[in-house]
Amino acid sequence: MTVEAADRPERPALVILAAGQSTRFGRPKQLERVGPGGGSLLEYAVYDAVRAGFGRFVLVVRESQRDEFETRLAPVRAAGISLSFARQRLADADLVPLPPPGRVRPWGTGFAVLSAATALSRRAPFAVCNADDFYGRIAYEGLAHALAAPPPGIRAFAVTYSLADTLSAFGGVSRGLCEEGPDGTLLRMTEGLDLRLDGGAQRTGGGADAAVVRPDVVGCTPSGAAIRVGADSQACMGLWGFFPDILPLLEERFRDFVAASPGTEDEFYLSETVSYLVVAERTRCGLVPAGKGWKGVTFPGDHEGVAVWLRQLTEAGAYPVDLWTPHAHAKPVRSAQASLFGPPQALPGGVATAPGRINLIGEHIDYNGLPVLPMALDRHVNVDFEAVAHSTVELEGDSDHGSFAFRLERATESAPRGHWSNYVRAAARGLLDHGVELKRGIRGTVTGTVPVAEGLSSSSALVVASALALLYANEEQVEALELAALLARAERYVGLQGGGMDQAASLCGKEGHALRIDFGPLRVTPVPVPEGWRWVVASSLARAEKAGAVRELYNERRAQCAEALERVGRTSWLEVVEAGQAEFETILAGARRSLPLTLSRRFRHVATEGRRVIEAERALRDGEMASFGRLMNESHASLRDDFGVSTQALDEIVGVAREAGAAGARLTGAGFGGCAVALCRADEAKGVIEALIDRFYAPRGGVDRRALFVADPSGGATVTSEGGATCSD
Ligand code: NG1
Repeated sequence: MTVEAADRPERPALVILAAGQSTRFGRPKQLERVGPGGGSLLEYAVYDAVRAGFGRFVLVVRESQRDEFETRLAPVRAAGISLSFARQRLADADLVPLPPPGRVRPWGTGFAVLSAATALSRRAPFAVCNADDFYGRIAYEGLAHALAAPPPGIRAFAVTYSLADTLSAFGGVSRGLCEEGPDGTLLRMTEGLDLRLDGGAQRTGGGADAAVVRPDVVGCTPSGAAIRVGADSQACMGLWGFFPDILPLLEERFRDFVAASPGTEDEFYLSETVSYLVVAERTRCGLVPAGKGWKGVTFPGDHEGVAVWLRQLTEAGAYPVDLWTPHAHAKPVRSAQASLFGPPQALPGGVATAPGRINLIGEHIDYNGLPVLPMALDRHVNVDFEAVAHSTVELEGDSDHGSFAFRLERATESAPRGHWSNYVRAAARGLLDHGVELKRGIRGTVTGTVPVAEGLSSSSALVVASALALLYANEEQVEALELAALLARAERYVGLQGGGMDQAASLCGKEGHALRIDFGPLRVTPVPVPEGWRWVVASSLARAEKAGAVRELYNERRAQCAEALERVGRTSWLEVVEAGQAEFETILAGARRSLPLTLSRRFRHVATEGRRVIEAERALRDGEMASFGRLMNESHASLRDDFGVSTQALDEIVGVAREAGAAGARLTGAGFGGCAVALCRADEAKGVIEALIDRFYAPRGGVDRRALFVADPSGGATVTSEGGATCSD
């Protein structure tokens, strides 16, 4: 058998704290058989950690229980996994030669880690977890990832969960309550004891529409001070990552703790110690959010819930029934999702692929119900997934994005603003709100080539790909236009009151074609792009983050458009745009007279842009690309002068492209940064690109293929099943 988890110092170790007294549980709970095959939670920790790349395991136990652990865990060792034991004693020759009189209680988690120190490599990082908690695969993967590439100065990591998801219905619990600093690292952690929901307040409802009341959580600190925090606070459940240089600091703190003559019940908590070191600026601790996958057994009554959860995960193929049979640990490090978990599964899986888009013309008018003319890009977001039989969505992104997990029935809960999981949650929520039954979740990875926050709709591509993966996993179907419309509504849950162009373009893209998209009802009409013309996409090198300030600017413009229309006494932009020339001019003149300056400019942009789209479609169909280019130029000027969404860099790119021979150029997407698009004859594209490199990018340090490229009008989103069949939705 070839388990790679043999002793390799460079791999992180996992220290499992199993010496607790289990006072509330009534019997030694660390070896409690919880999984369907009789596995204890600590065995699940080893199983998950091996797959995340951990190479050695050190179990901290009480002397009296060592034999019991040795016997029970023999199959783990027999599977070739490096497992050693460290004993936690009350007296330690070096640290505390004689326990103070009356001391029976173990010294606490900080001391337990010191007990394992001699078994740890001085070179490799290590993690620490509690034996009686189930942290979930994502937690170990996130931690291994963080330990492999820590940001500068970070010497510790705390894995965090939402506090509400860690409480017990059977009594008060202890949790490390995390406060996050502005840089995203730990500001301080408070050990909260006897934490429970504030009496009376309850969760209400159920399913997708559940109204969830999030009451406070109350408890106390070890010194007896009252605690009241929001149920959404981040809690550390005792899963940590460290570099070995934390050990001398821990030791120093422990000596201080003993020297201060602690009471017989006082404990040297790891959480308090790390918090002290962080506050004293002696170390910095990163936070690794791990979704909602934590489960623990604090009280006997918790047992059943964890057992059910493990049974579901096992049925879904996440774990074999018997963790240590040979097929169960064939691959210690993450590999293709499908092959990780033993025998092939009957549940569907595949790759959902959704393109980004560039908008050729028709900006900030989709949400006004006016037609637009984008095309799908040859750059995609891919969700490589397998269905799971329970309702959890577990996805892993690249190193910048990290992993997350959520339960489908709770898709309505958002992650913090700006977190990428919100787009996947939006897709799930949109489908659930539409009445689609999503009994199965998905597990997988997300990759992509659509530049993020560049006005190329990476967000909608993620929404669309996630929705297709969920539909496919549940063997459900929604017709493409209906799906595009519901996903446009769903994406607004994230906070940007956007239109419906992007989801429709991503779903209905057609190779070689631009797409005229009409709203109310949604219709998509492909329009062929004439041979011999190219679309050059150029980034302004400034991200237009829709989760940041851009969101307010965008929503403000949407509101201004609605106000302007109402104030000129109209109910539909379409009616304005479709008016005959003379009437149109009368409407514009009336708006100029009656509206305040800003509103009259917004009005003029929407009205004229709407007409430009109609003309541009005609020009495209007739192959009159010079006219198309002129309309693009006018569109840019209008977005710059009347709509106020251009930037100096975008203006500069547009200017350089035109001077270098482009037939037309304009910003694309919402603006405020992001990209511009230039229309060029095929033989002039090279010259335009070179001019942009020389005059715009070179002075700013150069450019790569993500920021400057020729885009081909491409096909729409698809799901490719594992077997290779493609089902276009
Ligand atoms: P970008 O900039 O690609 O995020 C946004 C909106 C579109 C449209 C354009 C401006 C979303 C998802 N996208 O696109 O609907 O209004 O701005 O034309 O809201």
